[in-house]
Amino acid sequence: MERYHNIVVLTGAGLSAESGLGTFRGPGGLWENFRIEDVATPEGFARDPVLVHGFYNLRRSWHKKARPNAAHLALARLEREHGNVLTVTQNIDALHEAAGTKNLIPMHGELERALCAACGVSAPWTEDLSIETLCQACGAAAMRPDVVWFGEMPREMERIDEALGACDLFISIGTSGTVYPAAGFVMEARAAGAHAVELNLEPSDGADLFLERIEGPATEIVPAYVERLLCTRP
Ligand code: BV8
Ligand code: ZN
Repeated sequence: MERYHNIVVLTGAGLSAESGLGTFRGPGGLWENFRIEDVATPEGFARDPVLVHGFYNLRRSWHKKARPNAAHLALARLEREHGNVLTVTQNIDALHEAAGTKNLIPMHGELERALCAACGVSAPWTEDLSIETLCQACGAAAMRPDVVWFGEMPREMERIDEALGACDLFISIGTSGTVYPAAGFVMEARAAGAHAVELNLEPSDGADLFLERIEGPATEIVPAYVERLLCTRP
């Protein structure tokens, strides 16, 4: 196996599926029971904040019971032992941090943080949010989940683009490749000459853009792939 020097990992809901957190698409996916327009857009929140708070309070309650799985732990090991890995996650759960990953960008925000729409202050938040919740910084009743909704700008895009332009290995794990700009990262990495591999339960929408594909459940294929990468570390 090649020896890689700069690795970027992109993860999606499939990485946390075996920790018991639902994915969005596919059998039983979240979007089967909720419409994206109603619960994951600023317009939906403006229209019915009670419904949206209910959707994220429900996910926060599921999240309390979730623990990192072998795939999260393998990625933390890769970062620790390889030394030059950036993990970009589309997930809003805190399972990468709980597994020990440090060099991490939660590009779609974090379920366990709340943002004040009035003053912009973000605070750690693990309880229910409601339209009555007051901001601890400015006192306004304008709290929302600190997540990136459709139509909103993902976090730290400059840092992500810079890392993609400098990587020689891009690993995409557990994502359907349907949401942009994350779904386009593989092309940015390949334009920089990187090898691109997809680890997923089944081929994603962007599968043809990858030079290598490994199929299976993340808790099996991710530890095995990390082992292969590390046993040829430079
Ligand atoms: C933006 C947070 C612009 C909230 C989420 C073209 C270019 C640019 C934008 C667009 C475009 N076309 C359309 C857009 C707009 C939109 C978009 O992409 N829409 C899609 C639907 C077409 N994009 C946006 O709005 C983004 N913002 O573009 O801003 C801009 C520019 C300037 C100024 C302002 C704005 C923002 C998108 C972020 C939305 N927020 N989440 C929340 O979580 O509630 S998106 C949400 O779905 C997730 O965060 C995740 O990112 C996304 C995709 O989900 P996946 O992670 O891929 O999960 P999914 O269920 O789909 O797939 C799971 C996969 O795992 C499957 O493949 C399955 O096979 C696999 N799997 C399952 N089990 C396992 C497994 N694999 C391994 N092991 C297993 N056990
Ligand atoms: Zn405030």
